[in-house]
Amino acid sequence: MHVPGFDGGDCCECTCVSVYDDDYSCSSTDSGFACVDPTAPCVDDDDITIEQALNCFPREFGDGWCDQENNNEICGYDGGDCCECTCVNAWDDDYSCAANSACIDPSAPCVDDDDVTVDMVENCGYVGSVGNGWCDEENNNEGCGYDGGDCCECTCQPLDTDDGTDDYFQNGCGNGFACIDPNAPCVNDDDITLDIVENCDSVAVGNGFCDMDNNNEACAYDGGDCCECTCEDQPNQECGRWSGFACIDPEAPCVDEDSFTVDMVESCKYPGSFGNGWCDEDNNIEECAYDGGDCCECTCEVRGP
Ligand SMILES: [Ca+2]
Ligand SMILES: [Ca+2]
Ligand SMILES: [Ca+2]
Ligand SMILES: [Ca+2]
Repeated sequence: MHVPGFDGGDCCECTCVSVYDDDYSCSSTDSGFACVDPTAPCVDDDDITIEQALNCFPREFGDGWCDQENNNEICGYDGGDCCECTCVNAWDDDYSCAANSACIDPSAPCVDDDDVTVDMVENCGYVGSVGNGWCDEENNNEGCGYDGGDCCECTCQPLDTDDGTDDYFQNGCGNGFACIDPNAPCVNDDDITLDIVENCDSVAVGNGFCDMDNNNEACAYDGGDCCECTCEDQPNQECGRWSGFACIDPEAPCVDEDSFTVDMVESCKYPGSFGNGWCDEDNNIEECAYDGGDCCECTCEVRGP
């Protein structure tokens, strides 16, 4: 239901009416309102302006988390959340302000303490992931410094895990690369092009896992990942493991070695699981060649690693 006029009062503490008995719906925190209704008695009780209400996410101001979409002058640099020296923890555990500072507020005393620039905040999908040892596709552009080198094998630096960083990142630099930084010494070492970066899940191209969204000509048939004879094992991924194969690249020497066809891309719900030795019920239809035989004991073959 559309409520005309300042969300029916929901955005001002003095006019919001709780839907439930426990007052939970009208947020109890100061940051939970964005009161810009000039007729509300408390319109001046918070510092939210109409411009901010239109351009920002005011409820996230000063909540202890750096919200990139608020990290600009109009939005008051997210109420200080993005600078280590101005962020105020929302909780007692210091966790919130420790995450991902991107200090670009020129008036903050620590504005020069990190390497994050205004350009980066504007051009990076997620500035907190720059230089973290994982190639983040949304950061892989010139304005974002090509993700701080994360997307080229020769420039990627694994995170230092001795400082207590989560073990999840132990295998940094292993999730795939998409090297398009013209200044990287290895820019021509993989087959990733700008077109692929723009049109495909480029980090997953050539990562040893058959990604069906990339299994087309424009995406170089996922860098060979979907054909057994062209896939190359990667440090964290054995070819075919979990993904199976779905070889439709006409240039692949083994394109005719499985019975998977281009038509089946449409018909098979899980094309990568065709003929992988596991019966996938959703593939068990005529148009998908009954999952490549996986669903009958006499035709199923144990395959892959
Ligand atoms: Ca925030
Ligand atoms: Ca990264
Ligand atoms: Ca892949
Ligand atoms: Ca199967």
